[in-house]
Amino acid sequence: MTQVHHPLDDFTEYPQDEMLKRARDHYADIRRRHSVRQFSDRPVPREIIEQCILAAGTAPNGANHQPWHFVAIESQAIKTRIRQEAEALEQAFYAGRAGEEWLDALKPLGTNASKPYLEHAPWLIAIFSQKRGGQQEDGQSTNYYVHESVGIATGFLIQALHHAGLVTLTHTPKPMSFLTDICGRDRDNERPFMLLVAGYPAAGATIPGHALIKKPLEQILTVL
Ligand code: IYR
Repeated sequence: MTQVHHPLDDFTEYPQDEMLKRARDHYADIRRRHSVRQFSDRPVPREIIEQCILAAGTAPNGANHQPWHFVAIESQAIKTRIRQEAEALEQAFYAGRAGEEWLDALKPLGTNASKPYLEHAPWLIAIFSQKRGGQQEDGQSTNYYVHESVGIATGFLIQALHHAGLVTLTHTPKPMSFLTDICGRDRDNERPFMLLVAGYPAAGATIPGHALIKKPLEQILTVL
């Protein structure tokens, strides 16, 4: 394939004081992002979800193969099925499959096997990673850094949904293979990466205090 390069004509340079203000403003905004477990059933227009998926699809990724597929679910029947399947798995998880150490680590969050939001939130977004396919999704070409790529795209998606004014919850019932069948995806080439719940918070929604503790800069940053 021939290399065609384009001028970087959409880069915007800001004066340094404005850059610092933008960085501070962004931090102030993103620190208001919380994983929410109480959702309203208030509908969210599909176009908002579509715009957020477009943003997710701009994520940096291996060889620009974009090894992801998003399934946005608003069908009540499908959400109910997902809730049933996920809760059955979570019941086994909380009944012992997780092991004592994991269950202890989850205690401050107060989670349990009950996942009503999977049925009541307006949107579930199932994110799939693709082992092969390249940009043309030819089913042949190897994809690279698949996990990293899909992880970054998922981060972009969470951020886009927050920026749009919605709340989310990342959910990874184990194993997630039931999502492949429910979403009608290719079992050989695609793997469910994550289930994202998106919508408005329920009135009076709360977040666990444990989730508000963020490691200080000195702990998470080393400057050499
Ligand atoms: N998937 C389970 C358990 C769970 C695991 C982790 I790690 C969390 O940060 C939160 C929950 C559930 O959704 O309840």
